[in-house]
Amino acid sequence: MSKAYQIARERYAALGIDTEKVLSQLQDFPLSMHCWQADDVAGFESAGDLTGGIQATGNYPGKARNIDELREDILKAKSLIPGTHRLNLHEIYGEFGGRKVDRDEVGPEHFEGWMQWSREHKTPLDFNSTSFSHPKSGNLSLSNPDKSIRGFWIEHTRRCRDIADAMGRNQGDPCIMNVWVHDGCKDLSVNHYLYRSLLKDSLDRIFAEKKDDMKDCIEGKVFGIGLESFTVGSHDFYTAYAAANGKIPTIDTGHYHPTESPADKVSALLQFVPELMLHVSRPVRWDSDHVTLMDDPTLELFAEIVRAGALERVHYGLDYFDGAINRTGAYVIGSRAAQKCMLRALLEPKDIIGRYELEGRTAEVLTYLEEAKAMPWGAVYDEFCERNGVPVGEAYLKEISDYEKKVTSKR
Ligand code: RNT
Ligand code: ZN
Repeated sequence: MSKAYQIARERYAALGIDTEKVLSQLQDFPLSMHCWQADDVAGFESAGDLTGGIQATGNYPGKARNIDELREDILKAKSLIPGTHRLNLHEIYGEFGGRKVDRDEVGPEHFEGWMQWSREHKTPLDFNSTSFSHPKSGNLSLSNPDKSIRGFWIEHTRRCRDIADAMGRNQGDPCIMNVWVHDGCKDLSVNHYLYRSLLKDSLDRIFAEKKDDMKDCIEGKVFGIGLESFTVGSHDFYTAYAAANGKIPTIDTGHYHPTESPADKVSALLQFVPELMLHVSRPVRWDSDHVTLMDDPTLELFAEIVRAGALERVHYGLDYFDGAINRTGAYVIGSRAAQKCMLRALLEPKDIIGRYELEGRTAEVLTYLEEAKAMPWGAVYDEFCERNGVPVGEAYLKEISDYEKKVTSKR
């Protein structure tokens, strides 16, 4: 135990916080690492462009080109991130063995290898249907008035639930499956009610079959590139759908108006929905998906979860994809930043602050919140790294650059 940690432990104990308990909570705080940071959301299905209102910018060398490289990168990143984590896959990351498997033909058999990998590396899997980057994507998928196109995407998403369910069984822990569709309009449009009724009907059909080993999440957003004027799956739409149907809303921190607070949604939504899924990202002016950092919005988001006593009701996915920087580095920086935000939330003297607040003593509230910022939480995070046998502080950089020299730069 380092001297710095011992001092930190005493300082927190004086505020009634047991850092040993916090360290064990942090140990049980799995991040669902998004496989798509490794290859800028390309996947292994085809060499087609990324479409569907999202974009990965940058051309940093060394992205993963196949399943082996992707797994290698994920394991490297995992070795530099303390704690135990999950892996979040998109359907386009299946093992298709060089064959053309269309999205309405996919099944659990294409993820057998992943499930085996999951067991070997004790890394539970989460899953996502993929409605972008496909000739049938267009502007509308699950809300498309064309019966055959809508049917195609319903079939795809149903099959994805079968895959997620198989993953959940395989790992003895529910697989969290996210549905995000880009559906929207580039320009002025008047058929909004129609599109939303079609999306609702599609979801009803997709979710009709009860599954025991997976959970459904639904993710809305403000707009997509090329679909700026209207989004079928808006937040109001999915919030209402989730509340009415007991589904899990996904809060992607990049999917709100710039001054809207994702953190403020936690205590509101959790009154009506069973759980939440997060897509932690860093929007710079828009849904730019920059690498997560320990910034104010992320600190506030995790603090709100802890304050709500909702640690176990939230699934912690990451969702950024920056093609402009070392991608292994992006995983490590973003994951460790998310952990630091959670750690600081767990170390907040919320009982003391909460009591003062109820007594109307605002100066005390502000004092404790303000002083918490300068408490020695960094020593607690370093101790967490030590105990998990991963590099402390910026020491991980050397491993990332060695890996770049030996592995990714040769791709
Ligand atoms: C897009 C959504 C969605 C995707 C991933 C790849 O705006 O955030 O979650 O980023 O599914
Ligand atoms: Zn997202």
